[in-house]
Amino acid sequence: MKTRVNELLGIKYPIIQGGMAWVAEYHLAAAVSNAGGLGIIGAGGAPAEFVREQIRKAKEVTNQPFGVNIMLMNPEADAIAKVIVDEGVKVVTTGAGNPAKYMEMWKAAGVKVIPVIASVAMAKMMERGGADAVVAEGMESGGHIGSTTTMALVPQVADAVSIPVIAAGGIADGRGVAAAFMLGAEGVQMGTRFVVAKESIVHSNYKERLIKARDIDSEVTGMSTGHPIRVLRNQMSRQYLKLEKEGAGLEELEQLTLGSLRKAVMEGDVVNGSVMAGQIAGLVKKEQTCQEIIDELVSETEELFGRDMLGNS
Ligand code: TUI
Repeated sequence: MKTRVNELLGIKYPIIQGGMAWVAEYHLAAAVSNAGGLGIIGAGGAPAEFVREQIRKAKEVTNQPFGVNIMLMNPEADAIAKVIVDEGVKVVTTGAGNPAKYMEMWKAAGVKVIPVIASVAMAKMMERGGADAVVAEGMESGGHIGSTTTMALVPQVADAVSIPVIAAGGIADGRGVAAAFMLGAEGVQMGTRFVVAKESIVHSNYKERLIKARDIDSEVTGMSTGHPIRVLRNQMSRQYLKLEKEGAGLEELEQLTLGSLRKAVMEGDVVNGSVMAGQIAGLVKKEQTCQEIIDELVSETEELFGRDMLGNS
């Protein structure tokens, strides 16, 4: 499993943990980095100083490279962009917007920049702007999504850019990793599988709900507002969809979602909270350490490739 992504990021395996709001704090990020992947601290909606503390804490528990994800709708995005430079973070990923205005500052500081994109046009724009790689995220992902599937998006992005493409959305085992490579990706980013990692601090109710999820338990709210969010169906998603149907304002709906992610992750309110997870949740069956998850992914993927490449299937 050696690709340009390993080299770019200085990591053993081209497996990246998604920078999930509230979920991806320093314990999880450091555990993934220590296991040979790239852990990412998700800034989500947090203030810049909170992100700075998270970075400092991560450095105390890992000497491996790790990254920070900036959710660009965060009102403190400008300040977080600077914190990343100040604290000497090696890799930044961005989500839910266009990071063009920070690119020059990050490149000058030697930060590797990997925007998460959901379209070919955005991938090309990011490459022109100096991105080192892109994460092509399909609509199977949890949380804020685009409208194209991983299966369709990844090969189109891989053909359109020459920087490495990292696939995300719907990947949770070695079959998914191998499939992503077949589509032209040189790495994968996974969120859902890491939500239930032993090192993940999410409430046990959230983990249990995810482990219990079936293939058909996934739902997208906010389709009509231009901010589609994938969650596991519950009272909250039903209420949201009802309000949406009745024509509630964007602000009212956004507030409902943002506040309720925290409620689910921190307080374990999986009834009224927003349980963000990808469509692959049904495949995620147990809590494991990050090391176990990564070792299993690597051995499954290598077995698939070995068998396929030798023609022994
Ligand atoms: O960002 C994500 N996933 C997220 S962010 C998030 S936190 C949140 N919580 C409540 C409400 C809103 C957000 C939860 N999940 N994934 C990366 C991603 N980025 N997916 C899609 C995009 C994207 C969309 C539009 C990237 C660029 C883009 O460009 C639009 C433009 O032209 O600015």
